[in-house]
Amino acid sequence: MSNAQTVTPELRRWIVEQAQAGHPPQSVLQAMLASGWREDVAIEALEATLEQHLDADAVQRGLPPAVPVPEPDLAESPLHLDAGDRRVHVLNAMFNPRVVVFGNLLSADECEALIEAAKPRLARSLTVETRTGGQEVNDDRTSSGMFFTRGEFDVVRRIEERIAKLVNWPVENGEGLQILHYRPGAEYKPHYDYFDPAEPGTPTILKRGGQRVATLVMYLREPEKGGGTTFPDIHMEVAPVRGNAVFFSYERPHPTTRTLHGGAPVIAGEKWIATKWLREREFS
Ligand code: PD2
Ligand code: ZN
Repeated sequence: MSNAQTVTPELRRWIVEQAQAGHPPQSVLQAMLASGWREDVAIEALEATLEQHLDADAVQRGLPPAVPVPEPDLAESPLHLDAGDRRVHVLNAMFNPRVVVFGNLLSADECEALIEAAKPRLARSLTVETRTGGQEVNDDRTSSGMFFTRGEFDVVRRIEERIAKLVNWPVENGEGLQILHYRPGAEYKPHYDYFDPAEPGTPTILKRGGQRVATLVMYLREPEKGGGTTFPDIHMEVAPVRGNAVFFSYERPHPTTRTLHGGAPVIAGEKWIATKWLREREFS
C-alpha cells in the first residue's frame, strides 16, 4: 500500500475487499495504521468507502439512493450545543436510526407564544395525501393542527434560525412550523414522515424542495400521562417534556431507515407540539 496520504481508488477497492472477506472495520483500520496511514485519514477513508459501498449495494437491491441529511455536531459527544441564541442540552443520542433528544430547545414563553398564536387557526389535522398530492382528514391522526408560514413572526423566525444552527441545515429547506394539539384520547398512529415514492401524488409534492429528510418534534405543553413519541422499530418512547424536542433523520424514503414513529394516545391532560420538517432543498 502506498504511504501517500491521499485516498486512491486502489485503497477503496482494498477496503471493500477486506469488508467482503469479513474483516471488521477495526481490524482494517489497524492494518492501515500498521502500513503508515495517518489515523484521521484512515478513519475518513474507511467510513466514506464503506458508506458508498453499502449505498451502492442498497440501490442495487432496489432501494432509493441515500442523500445528505441534517446532523447536529455530536462528534465529541458534547453535553450542550450552541444553537446561536440558546444553549441546547443533548439528552440522548442514537446512531442507527439517528435519533437525538434535546433539552432546553425552547423557553416556556416561546412555547406559550406558539400555542396562543396557533389557537384561533386550529382545525382537525390534515395529512398530505400522497395519492393525489392534496390534503385529507386522516383517522390515524386525531389531533387538531395548523401551519405557520416560514418566518411568519418573530418567535417563529428565531426558533427556525435556532433549529438551522442546531442541525446544520439551511432555514430555507424547512417547511413552515406545524402546531398540533392533542386532547385526551388523541393520537398519531405510527407512520413515516417521508413521502412514499410509490404513491402517484409524490412527484408533485417533491417539486417543492424534494423529500423530507429529517423531523424535529418540539414539545410545547406536556400532558400528565401518555402522549410520548414512540419509535416502534427500536422500542423507544420519548417523553413529551415541555421545551424538549426529538430529532430524527432518514437518508432515504424507505422503512430500512427504521424511522417509523407515532404520537401515543394522551391519557390525561393535553399535549401541544410544534413539528419542523426539513427538506432536501429549498422549500418555497
Ligand atoms: O406528537 C408526536 O409525538 C408526533 C408523533 C409522530 C408527531 C409527529 N409524528 C409528526 O408531527 O410528524
Ligand atoms: Zn411524524
